[in-house]
Amino acid sequence: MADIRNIVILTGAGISAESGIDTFRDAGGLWEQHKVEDVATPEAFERDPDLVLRFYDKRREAIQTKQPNTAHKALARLDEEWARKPGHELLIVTQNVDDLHERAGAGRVLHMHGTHLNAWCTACDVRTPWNGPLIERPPCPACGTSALRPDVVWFGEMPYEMERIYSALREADLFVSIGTSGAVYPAAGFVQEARSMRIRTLELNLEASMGSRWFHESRHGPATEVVPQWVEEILGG
Ligand code: BJW
Repeated sequence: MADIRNIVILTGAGISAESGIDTFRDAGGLWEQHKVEDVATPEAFERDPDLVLRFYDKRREAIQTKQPNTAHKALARLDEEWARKPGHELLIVTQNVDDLHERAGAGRVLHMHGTHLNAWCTACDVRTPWNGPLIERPPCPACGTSALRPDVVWFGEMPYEMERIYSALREADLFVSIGTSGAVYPAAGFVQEARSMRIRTLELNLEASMGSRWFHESRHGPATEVVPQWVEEILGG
């Protein structure tokens, strides 16, 4: 591992599963209680805003009671130690809308699917930190209009910061994917982008994901075990 300088880490719902946050596609996962098309599309929001706002209010409230686990903490440690090495770069790209990476202490985190802890005003386009419910249609603090929605990326919408992500990938020596099923694009395609640029790729997941065959190496197990082990290894090397 001594030749690794620039790392891009993609995380998904699996890294927060052991903190008690449901994944999307595992048994008992979120889409079982609510069909994805009922809640995670702009069309669903237009059709039944109360259902969508209630769904997100419930999750926003739950997330704030959860704590980072040893996998989040291991990545925060890696982020901190990597920052001390001259000429070394690291970026954590998370698909998760929780803030457990930040609460574990990670600094360089990018939320490509948005965050539960922002509200986005569709009238004035301002995003405001938000930890309460939206169901009662509170006014936007910036413009006063009752047009707030969760600041998350739904199917058919453009994920955030794609330029920054692809730019970090182009400079990377190692791409690591943690706790994601590889079912949702464009994140599911990062491994193929990385391979096409001859970047080393590693998957850490509970089980083989839909994209496993693309990775140079896959290690299977709970994130709270395989992530700290890998971090020890890379910092030790
Ligand atoms: C553990 C564990 C433990 C469990 N330890 N591991 C046809 C082909 C290709 C693409 C498309 C297509 N039709 C439409 C599309 C595009 C569409 C898409 O991908 N659809 C698919 C269904 C096919 N994508 C989009 O629309 C995206 N936008 C887009 O493409 O714009 C155009 C564009 C063009 C060019 C460049 C860039 C863009 C937007 C996608 C938005 C996704 N939004 C959601 C909801 C966010 C808000 C919310 O939270 O409600 O994001 S959907 C949901 O899925 C959420 C997640 O971030 C995302 C990924 O899920 P994740 O994290 O992988 O979770 P799971 O549950 O699937 O997997 C968990 C994994 O963890 C499993 O593997 C477990 O085994 C593992 N695990 N316990 C370790 N303890």
